Amino acid sequence: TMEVMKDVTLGFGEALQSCREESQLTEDKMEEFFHFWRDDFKFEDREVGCAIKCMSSHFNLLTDSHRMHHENTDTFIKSFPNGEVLSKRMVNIIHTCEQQFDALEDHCWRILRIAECFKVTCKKEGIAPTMELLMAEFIMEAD
Ligand code: M21
Repeated sequence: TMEVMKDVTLGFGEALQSCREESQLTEDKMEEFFHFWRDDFKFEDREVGCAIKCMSSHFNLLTDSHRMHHENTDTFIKSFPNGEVLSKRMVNIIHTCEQQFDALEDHCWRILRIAECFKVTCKKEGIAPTMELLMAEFIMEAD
């Protein structure tokens, strides 16, 4: 499952470059998307939430009200090897996190809080990928 989460993260992360401009996210705030899983990753900048919103839209994972599109998200996760072992669980975690922050009207801020909640929950449940796992594959992909 950690392995699947690694693949989903790297796949999702491919949208980062195309979303930098629209989200005003500079490289000093997020160099690469997989740094999301680092222990010292900060959920402080609204731009990070905007970038995740843009990346989600890039893969058609949001509804018109900027909430998770359950069916498309399930299909997206299942598009990765063994994705079916994680898709329901991930959709549930994100949905539970969404409900906690539903009152936040600003989409970027709300999505930033949801992303933080998602990360904390994945760590707690032991399905967060390790930095070692992410780095190793990221470096392999680069060459
Ligand atoms: C699996 C890799 C990355 C996931 C990262 C961010 C997850 C954050 C979920 C936010 C979803 C936004 C839903 C909007 O209501």
